[in-house]
Amino acid sequence: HDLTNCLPAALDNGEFFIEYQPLVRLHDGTVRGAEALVRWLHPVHGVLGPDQFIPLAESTGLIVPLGRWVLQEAARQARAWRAEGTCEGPMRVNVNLSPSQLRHPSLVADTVAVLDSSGLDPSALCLEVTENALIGADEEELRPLRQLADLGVDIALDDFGTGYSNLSYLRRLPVSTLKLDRSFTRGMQCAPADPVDVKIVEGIVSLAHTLDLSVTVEGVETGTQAEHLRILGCDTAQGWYYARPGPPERLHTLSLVDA
Ligand code: G
Ligand code: G
Ligand code: MN
Ligand code: NA
Repeated sequence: HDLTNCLPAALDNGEFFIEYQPLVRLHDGTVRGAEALVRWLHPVHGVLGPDQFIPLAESTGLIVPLGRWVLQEAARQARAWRAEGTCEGPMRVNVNLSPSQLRHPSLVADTVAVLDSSGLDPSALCLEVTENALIGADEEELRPLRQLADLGVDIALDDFGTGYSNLSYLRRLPVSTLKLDRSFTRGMQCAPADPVDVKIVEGIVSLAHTLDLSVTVEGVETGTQAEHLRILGCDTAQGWYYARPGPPERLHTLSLVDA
């Protein structure tokens, strides 16, 4: 594959960049943080999204140095937002971890090094791991995440509700946030909302809050969805209704979003 061949040089050439999509607190519409989403400005093909190169990076092992770069850059950015007082509360940043980063022996050391060098408070960092990456993980495999959680890093379960996990396993995971997959948000489009989806979201929110987990909803595209999800008790929302992923400067103007 032509993209696979130029992937390693792309990192050295500085062809990757990060867009940020805000995370908004549903009850008052304030910006609480942003998810870092990596892009590749390819000299021939233009801007490529993660779906076009993350699987390649994963299968070639480049995901580890690339992921380290994303983490470093996102932490530096979050530290800068904090110094500038970009949003009302303490600004946080979410970074996605792929399965091979999760299994890599230097994950904890790399993360600690990034927090040290950026001066970012551990509680300002949220690492997103997919539900499927953790299914079947034993205590040994979960230890790195538990160590990071013990340091104060927030761990979020991404795409929650799409896997086939036993819900009781949630108690064993060192996670503090569930990111509800956007398939659930779709049922909130109409007024009244889809009654089955309402029941499912209600159940998940109730379970999450019982376990002291916060709930973030993805893919919020309309005010109707935001309102339904707020009433259902979801804590945080992300989606095109608030903002598409964009350059870091955009976060400055977003505190004015009227949710
Ligand atoms: O950016 P976009 O909205 O197209 O994101 C598509 C997918 O790519 C998401 O599932 C997201 O989790 C993943 N993704 C985005 N940035 C990163 C990254 O830095 N590392 C990893 N592992 N996945 C990412
Ligand atoms: O990590 P994760 O798979 O959740 O990455 C988020 C993905 O969802 C990115 O590809 C991002 O561009 C996309 N996305 C973000 N907001 C919306 C939205 O409101 N609607 C839809 N359809 N996709 C979204
Ligand atoms: Mn994510
Ligand atoms: Na997701």
